[in-house]
Amino acid sequence: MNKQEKIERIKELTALLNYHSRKYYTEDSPEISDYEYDMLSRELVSLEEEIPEARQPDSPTHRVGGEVLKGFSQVTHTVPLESLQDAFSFDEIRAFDNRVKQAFPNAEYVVELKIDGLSVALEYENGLFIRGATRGDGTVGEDITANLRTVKSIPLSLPEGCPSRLIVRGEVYMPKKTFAKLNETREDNGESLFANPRNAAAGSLRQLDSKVTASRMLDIIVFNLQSVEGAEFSTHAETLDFIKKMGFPVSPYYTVFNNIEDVISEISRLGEMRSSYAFDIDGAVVKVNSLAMRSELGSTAKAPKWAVAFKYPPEEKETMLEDIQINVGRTGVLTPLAKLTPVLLAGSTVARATLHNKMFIAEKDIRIGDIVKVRKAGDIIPEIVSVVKEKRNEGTVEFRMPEVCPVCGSKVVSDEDTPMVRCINSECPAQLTRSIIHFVSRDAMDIEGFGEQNVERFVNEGLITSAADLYKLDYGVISQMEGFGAVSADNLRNAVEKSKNANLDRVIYALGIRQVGQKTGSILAARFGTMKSFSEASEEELTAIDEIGPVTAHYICEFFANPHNISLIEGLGSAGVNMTYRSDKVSDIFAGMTFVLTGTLESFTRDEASAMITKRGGKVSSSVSKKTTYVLAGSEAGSKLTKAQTLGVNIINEEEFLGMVGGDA
Ligand code: 3BD
Repeated sequence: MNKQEKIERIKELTALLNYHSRKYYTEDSPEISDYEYDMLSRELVSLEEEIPEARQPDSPTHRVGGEVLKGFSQVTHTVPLESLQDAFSFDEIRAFDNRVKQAFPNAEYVVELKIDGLSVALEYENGLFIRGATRGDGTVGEDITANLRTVKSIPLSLPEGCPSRLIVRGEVYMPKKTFAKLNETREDNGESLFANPRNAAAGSLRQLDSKVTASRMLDIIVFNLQSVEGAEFSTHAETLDFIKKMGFPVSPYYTVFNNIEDVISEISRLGEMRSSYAFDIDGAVVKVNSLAMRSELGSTAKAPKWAVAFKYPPEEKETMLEDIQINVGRTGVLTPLAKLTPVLLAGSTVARATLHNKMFIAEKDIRIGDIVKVRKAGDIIPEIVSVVKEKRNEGTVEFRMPEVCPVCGSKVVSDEDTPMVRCINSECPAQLTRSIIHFVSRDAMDIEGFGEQNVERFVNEGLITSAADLYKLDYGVISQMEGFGAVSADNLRNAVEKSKNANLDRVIYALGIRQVGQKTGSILAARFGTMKSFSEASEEELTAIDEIGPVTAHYICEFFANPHNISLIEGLGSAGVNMTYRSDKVSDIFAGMTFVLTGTLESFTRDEASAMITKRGGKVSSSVSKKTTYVLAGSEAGSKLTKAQTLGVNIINEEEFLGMVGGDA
């Protein structure tokens, strides 16, 4: 082939591949095998590599993505992307019909599925796809052309005789099967899961790297002709037929009716078939068919008066609750989980449902052996709606949460303020990983080189069974582990050694006692001075401290009542971890005073200023009140300064503050 012949072949292959792509992705009736398609594709790729300037604007090779954007630019929609009025009952549909029929007694309606995806606008100029945008606020959206090009069913060019300009509107979605596979892969890779196909589609369309979008296999259904030059239509059904002829996928089920009761039975019928569609739907849309009547009816501020969306309630099914399992989360909370006889629900098989906590179970009186109604409101984990009491068998008993942790066997405790039950054994394997991640974290013992993954690995391999084991690690073994070497083992040893010297406030915080954060940790360390005296404090002694409330006091005592935790502290102490408080107190000049910091400070940061205050016995608060002693205001101070002025609180600047702390700053 000479160059001219090659260029001709490129054009021919582009057209051929686009034709077969449409047959395959849009019309679902392929004429050639995947293999033949791949061969043609390869031929095009190599010819385009040879003569890049001959690559056609609608070449299917544009679909693989590759452009990486810094951000999306804005697009003003030439025709606004209107919203839809909702209806949640058939009576609302009848009311809609009454309003329409008042103006047009012989109006006809088209009923379509309402696909649960993301609304986009596609723009074509001289038959070429030139721009695609999100809905945004309906007036201004974001340019996502590169991402939309990767959606195989969006034609990159339109057939012969197409209008010179065309804008259509459609819903991009992720097919249910693609979604299920995507989440499976993500789970295998330890990535976070998408809650539903809609979120997955949204996440995929918002990628700055269109290669990622390309890998997500999105699809589209076009539902509206936004604007067209060089064609006239009189009904919506005609525009849909035209859209189909232009090569776009349109809703597979749309029918014209004139009687509202027929419309209603169509809505019911479409709803009953819900689980058989390849995509999630959230309703059905009823639209006046005549375009002339539509423009007469007009729009409100946001939505056209000629259309209404009927929203289906989430699908519900009955099944048997076979058992209640107890999961122990990483924070020690015991979560009851229903084991169900598997049922097909909203496109996937459901075999489990969360039961949240004991209150949820008690309120709904859920018992093992019950027939229950389950619902999956778009989420992965389905929910039990209610018990079908008429179908309850005799001999079922009320469910009770276990009294010991199913993982470690320690006695569980009930929260006072929530319906949760938790295992507070810090050595419970379910919580161990979590608590050690907290222990080594920056604000706690600050053991560098101990990332979450290392903690998980060490716990899983049995190298650590409590935080105290961190100080007994065998570095000879670690240096032999995959991914470690003598150097990183040594670095870890140094970081662990260094942490032994951490001040008591950090050690207390690192224990992970509920409600004991960094600030409370410092208060307790300063008040008790040693871990021993802190661990022996009574609830009364603790509540007597200004900043400690009865709930925190209770959690602290509960923590020390657990023998596991006592041995943890003994282990830490004998490993050489510091257990006494080194006061960094400078003086008492600010005792009893409360400071509020606001605005931009010049000679020190707000954190530094806070430290200067607390080291001198003062307190720092985030909001101004009558009790505030001083407001330290930097430049561009805002509402806090204004409030201080209204309340008559003393306002000082940096210089005055430095004068107060004296030369020791
Ligand atoms: C569908 C508006 C009109 C052209 C306005 C009547 C609200 C989402 O399958 N028709 C459909 C579908 C959506 C529609 C119209 N026909 N508007 C339609 C729709 N078959 N999903 N929508 N939309 C699309 C929306 N989206 C995001 C934020 C607010 N509203």
